[in-house]
Amino acid sequence: MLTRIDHIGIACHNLDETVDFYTTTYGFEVFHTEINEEQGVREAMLKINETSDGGASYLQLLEPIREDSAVGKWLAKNGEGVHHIAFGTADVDADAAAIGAKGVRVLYDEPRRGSMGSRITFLHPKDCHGVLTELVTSAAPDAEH
Ligand code: CMX
Ligand code: CO
Repeated sequence: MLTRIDHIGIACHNLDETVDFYTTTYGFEVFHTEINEEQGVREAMLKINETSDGGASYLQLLEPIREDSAVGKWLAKNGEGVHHIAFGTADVDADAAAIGAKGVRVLYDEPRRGSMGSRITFLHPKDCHGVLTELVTSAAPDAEH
């Protein structure tokens, strides 16, 4: 069951400048940063609020580390902006299987590694009314990092 908006993924050219905008303009704080080689991104997670399922909602700011990555290709075509949304679930495997059974293309056979040790998969935007949609199970939803 999908129980929260886990994050909104925002593609940017320069992570440091974009982090500076979100911290200075809104007062949000950087909760976590990492490089995800497999996804081809450098990213910052800004925690916005806790959620009733024991998790949290974040903004995920994404800078490509390779031009041929998903975010690199998308930025070249569209410029900066909202790249994807992510729903949180306690069981990404079960939810991906259930959604896939409804005819929506699930992009990975097995969930891959996402932010902070989470397990993630994606649904094809063409099957989701134009929205690239990610499903996330946190490593430890209520743990301090
Ligand atoms: N949102 C909405 N539509 C999108 C999209 C997005 N983010 N990315 C691509 N599309 C659309 C394109 O506009 C294009 O539509 P048209 O044919 O009408 O022009 C179509 O999908 C195909 O796009 P493409 O540019 O040819 O790109 P690819 O098919 O090579 O890749 C996708 C698209 C979704 C399969 C790829 O981006 C992907 O695998 N994404 C999942 C991984 C990812 O996004 N990782 C980065 C984030 C990591 C994280 O969140 O941790
Ligand atoms: Co994401």
